[in-house]
Amino acid sequence: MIKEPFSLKEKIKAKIPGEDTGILLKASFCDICSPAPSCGVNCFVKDGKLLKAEGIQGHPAGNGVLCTKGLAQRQYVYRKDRLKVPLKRIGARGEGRFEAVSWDEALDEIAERLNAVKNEYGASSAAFFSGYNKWYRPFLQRLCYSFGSVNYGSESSTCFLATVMAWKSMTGCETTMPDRKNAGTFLGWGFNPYYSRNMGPAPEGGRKGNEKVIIIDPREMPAVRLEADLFLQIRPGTDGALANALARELILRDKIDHDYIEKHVYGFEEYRAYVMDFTPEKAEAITDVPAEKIREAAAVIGGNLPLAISHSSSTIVHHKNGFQNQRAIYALSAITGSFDQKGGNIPSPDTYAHTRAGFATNVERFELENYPGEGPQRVGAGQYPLWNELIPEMQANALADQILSGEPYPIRAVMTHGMNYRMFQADMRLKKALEELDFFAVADLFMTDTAKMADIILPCASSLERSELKVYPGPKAWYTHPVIDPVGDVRSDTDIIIELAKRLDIKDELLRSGYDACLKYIFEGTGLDVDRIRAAEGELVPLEETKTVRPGEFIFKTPTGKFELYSKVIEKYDGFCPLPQYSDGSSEADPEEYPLQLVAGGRLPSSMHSRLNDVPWLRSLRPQPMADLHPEDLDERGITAGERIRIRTTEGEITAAANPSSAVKRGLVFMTNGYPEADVNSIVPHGHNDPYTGYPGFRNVRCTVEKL
Ligand SMILES: Nc1nc2c(c(=O)[nH]1)N[C@H]1C(S)=C(S)[C@@H](COP(=O)(O)OP(=O)(O)OC[C@H]3O[C@@H](n4cnc5c(=O)[nH]c(N)nc54)[C@H](O)[C@@H]3O)O[C@H]1N2
Ligand SMILES: Nc1nc2c(c(=O)[nH]1)N[C@H]1C(S)=C(S)[C@@H](COP(=O)(O)OP(=O)(O)OC[C@H]3O[C@@H](n4cnc5c(=O)[nH]c(N)nc54)[C@H](O)[C@@H]3O)O[C@H]1N2
Ligand SMILES: [Mo]
Repeated sequence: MIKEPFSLKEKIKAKIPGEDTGILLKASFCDICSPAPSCGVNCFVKDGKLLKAEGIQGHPAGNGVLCTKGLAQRQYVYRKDRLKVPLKRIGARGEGRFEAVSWDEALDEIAERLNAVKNEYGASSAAFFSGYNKWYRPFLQRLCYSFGSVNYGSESSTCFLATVMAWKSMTGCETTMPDRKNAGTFLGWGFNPYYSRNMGPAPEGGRKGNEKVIIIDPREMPAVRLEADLFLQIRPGTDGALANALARELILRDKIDHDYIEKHVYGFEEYRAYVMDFTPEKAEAITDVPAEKIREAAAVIGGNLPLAISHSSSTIVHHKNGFQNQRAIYALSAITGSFDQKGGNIPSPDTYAHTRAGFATNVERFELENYPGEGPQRVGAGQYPLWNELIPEMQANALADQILSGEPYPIRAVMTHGMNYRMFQADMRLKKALEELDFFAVADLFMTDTAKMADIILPCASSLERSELKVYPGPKAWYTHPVIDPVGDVRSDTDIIIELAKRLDIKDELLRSGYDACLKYIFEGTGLDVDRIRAAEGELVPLEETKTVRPGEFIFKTPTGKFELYSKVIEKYDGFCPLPQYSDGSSEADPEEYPLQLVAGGRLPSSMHSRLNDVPWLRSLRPQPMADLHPEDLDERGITAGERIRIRTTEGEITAAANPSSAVKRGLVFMTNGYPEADVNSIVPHGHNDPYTGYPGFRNVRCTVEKL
């Protein structure tokens, strides 16, 4: 029975906004999986405190639906270890003893210590690093270069930048969007948007038109059941062999686009000769995908063009052979004439802060124009020269080694926004390196294990406590304002960077003149008027005058001005193959002793690297670290569901609970990264990296599993 009217107490309990309840509804966005999608969030706020979060209907991101993570917004923002004031270390490094200091003291100290390193060793001996968050990155990168250091780097040293390298080496573009709606075939290659891009009804998932859907994944994930016409269950890290075999079939069936190849493709004959070796039977032996399924897939693609290929930002490239595998996949876009065509993969520029809203800005100029041209090379340049040529960042996978060895020159200070030393491979190498520094400063929302290593800690504002200009496809722009009272004396990352610019020994009037001035510089000439967007008071503004990219307009930025199946850029390097060559990417270990393949890093809907482990609602969905294996692999070892197991590699061992999952292909061990108590990265061997990109081979490590 419904009783009316409700009492005020009942209405407050039900969190009903209104004058009587004092509950306000304010619009902001969720930054938990920054930078994209940045779903719109309706915040229910009383007395400056967030009561709950819901999606915003009609918002370009999420359209009224939030995922598990976004719905836990309140617990994220009020996580019990939120940093509330600037802190200065008083104990030994890593001991975790700090005293509160004022913002002026903290910022002055950082500036003084960074300037001291610059004077003694040179500016590049101070490195600037950003963890997974991307919204403030153009500012941090600019600060680093204006300071005179070449060593700006980020978590993207293991994330999407290797896919950027693959596209750049072939076309000169950074990335593309698959035009699913107009595609004949959609290849969901390592495709799990229901977990990893899960804003309600995963916008990248679900049929968009009448396209045929082929999913290529080692696990039978929701996309297979919900979307697939054909599912190819592949052994992780063998994708290049499959792509080359598909290419061979398409060529033999004459399902390639001769006109397009003639006009836009370079190196087709060499490529053709190379892929002819990849018979379906040979590919079956490498990939475990049955030869007849490879033929069937080729028939589906050939009969249903154009071809749109999905993007995982990291799955394919988290392998020792990942770069070449990724390129082998992209090659299919060229030979079918689908690249930059309706229904294919459309090049998409970075609009701003790694968000793609369909138009280009001056963001790259803003980031790079003060790059110190002369002097030392970036960290990782010697070891990973192709990365160094294609990506204007240090390769942060080499940072720990350079700090520890001092070669080719010392790195003595690191300033970081949101670093998690566990994101890299091999037994806490970065942690050990951080211990050696003269100075280490961390800006973060939480008192993390990495923050505990710092000399100065700066408390950052969450997206609900600060302002930010955001861009969305449409295109639309949004300037948000704080919607809750800050948890303490916290500041936004960009304000911190701008304050540091004022205190450091640098000449950068633009950066010193503030957030809005920098935004105006970045968006100048695009039709986005920063003042107008800010004045819109939290409303999204359509950018009618902004010119967006269209299929067919892309100009290849390669040495030959074409899609290079044979890369003139790669050709210059000894030992690198200009064609999408397939090689084995397993880690070095005796396959008899280590018969299983560890795939370190598959995403969970309820977790996001390290940041959600301590959010109670989310943690409750998977309370303990678990490794997913096929039930028969567990049976063979006498292990039942939930039992403790030891996962061992040549690098070390961790323990976790066994989670039987028939979705997982036999022979594999899937385990999410980010748990301090079961840090799977600690057993990914040092040196098991892709020579082209520097990426760790996270997803192909030989291992063994035993019952504890
Ligand atoms: N919930 C949640 N979402 C996230 C994140 C998170 O931590 N949690 N992280 C974000 C980040 S930083 C990133 S980079 C993206 C990554 O996003 P995704 O790449 O989508 O995430 P994954 O789950 O790692 O991989 C996607 C699929 O690839 C399959 N796969 C694994 N290895 C291989 C392989 O070698 N070949 C093929 N063909 N398939 C393979 C997996 O089984 C999985 O189904 O996710 C983002 N979204
Ligand atoms: N084995 C294995 N390892 C992997 C991967 C894998 O698939 N397998 N994936 C790799 C990939 S693709 C990625 S992207 C990385 C993940 O990259 P990580 O950088 O490890 O990601 P997080 O731990 O989520 O975030 C880092 C820190 O940022 C802080 N933070 C959150 N919001 C803000 C903010 O607004 N400002 C500031 N200053 N700090 C903030 C968080 O509290 C956290 O301490 O891990 C990589 N490592
Ligand atoms: Mo990532």
